[in-house]
Amino acid sequence: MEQYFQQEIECASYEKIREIQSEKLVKQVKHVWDNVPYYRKKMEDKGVKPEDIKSVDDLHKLPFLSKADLREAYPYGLLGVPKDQCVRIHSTSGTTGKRVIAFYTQHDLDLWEDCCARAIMAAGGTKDDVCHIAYGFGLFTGGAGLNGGSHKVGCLTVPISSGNTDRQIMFIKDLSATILCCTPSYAAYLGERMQELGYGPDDIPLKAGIFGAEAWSEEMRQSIQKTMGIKAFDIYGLTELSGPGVAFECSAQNGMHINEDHFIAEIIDPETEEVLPEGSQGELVFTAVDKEAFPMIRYRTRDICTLTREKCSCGRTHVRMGKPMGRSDDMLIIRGVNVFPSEIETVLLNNGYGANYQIVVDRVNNTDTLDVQVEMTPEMFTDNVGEIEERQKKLMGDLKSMLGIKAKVSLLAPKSITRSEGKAVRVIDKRKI
Ligand code: DLL
Repeated sequence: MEQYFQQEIECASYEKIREIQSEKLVKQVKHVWDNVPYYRKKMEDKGVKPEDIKSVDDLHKLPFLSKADLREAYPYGLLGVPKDQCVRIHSTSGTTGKRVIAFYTQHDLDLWEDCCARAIMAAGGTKDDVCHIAYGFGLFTGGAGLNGGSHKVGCLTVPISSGNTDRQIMFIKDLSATILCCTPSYAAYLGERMQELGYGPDDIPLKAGIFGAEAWSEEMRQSIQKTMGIKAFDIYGLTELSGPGVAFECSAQNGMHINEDHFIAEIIDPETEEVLPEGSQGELVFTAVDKEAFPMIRYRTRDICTLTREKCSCGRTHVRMGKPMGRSDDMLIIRGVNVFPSEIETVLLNNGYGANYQIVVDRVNNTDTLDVQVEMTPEMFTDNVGEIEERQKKLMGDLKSMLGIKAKVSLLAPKSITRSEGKAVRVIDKRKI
């Protein structure tokens, strides 16, 4: 039988949801006007006043917020409450000097955890489950969000964080974990290692997985489900809006329900910024109507997807988003970590290399690989193997500290990368997702 964490709201009628959204939106716009001078200025520039916003139908009148605004207002410029009312920060995994930092009041954390609890129950979780959380804990939102949600459901929670794969498997076996939360690529790797250790699906106690933070294909879902003998559910979210749980999959495994009582979703044309009708593919824009500390209004996610209001067999009425199909900017997500080509470029240039480089991303055995290929300058060029290895080691170390993940480095002879006459092709993404 379908389980809900907050059935009344998760299954509310469309009219009821609109009513709740309108009421909260009016309040939120006033809150932001009064407390966030940065956004108030944006409203003034657009000639919009709080009185102009009477319901969700007026949403389109409000200005957008983008990652560039977040960087400009870094770190405290978008705070909606005094700092002493904030109890936590989280931050995006991408580091460009100025990271995106999101703030939370206790109330914000509470509602975020509710969203994650909804996701866990939609995946079949109850208080009898043992929930193994292998998302990273720390500034990344994955671990903390699902941890809070798991507590709310009443699961026995295992906050193991990521890494140390054999230990993860030992805990899953010894504690008879039933729900696994991690990135889909890590789930695939865990599955592979379990196979190597001789465990078939029947030896693995897990029944469900809640996988997100990066794009993954339907094929990958099927493969993980088969290896571990589980049902694998998608979960979506972003730091700016709290973290995981903005949307989640239900038993139908056919699109993710957006928690519409907290987040109003729109799809826009990323070029014209025009709002598109239901079913159109475009950029996902969210308005967080409950967030106190970091109240995002019309935040452009850069994620490209579609929305549908078709009836869902699980009984939930909240709008569903399809899997994000790509991003309208250049950010790469490698092993769940956000990587900007510009960060790699910075490391290369800081080490005396030119801008002749290529970033080759692939997926080998279900794990993302990152190969940074860069030409040596004629001055550096040598056939002294020891010297080349030294250089490679130095670059790998610097890339690891900039990106937080390991990259392979290939040093090439000068002029070996094809020059481009138009825009340079920096990223070769061979992953088929
Ligand atoms: O990845 C939050 C999260 C943690 C979601 C754990 C799900 C599970 P950020 O690091 O800020 O936050 O990255 C947000 O990741 O804009 C998408 O491009 C991408 N993303 C997140 N979930 C999915 C998903 C977390 N299910 C960015 N499918 C977002 C595809 C996803 N892309």
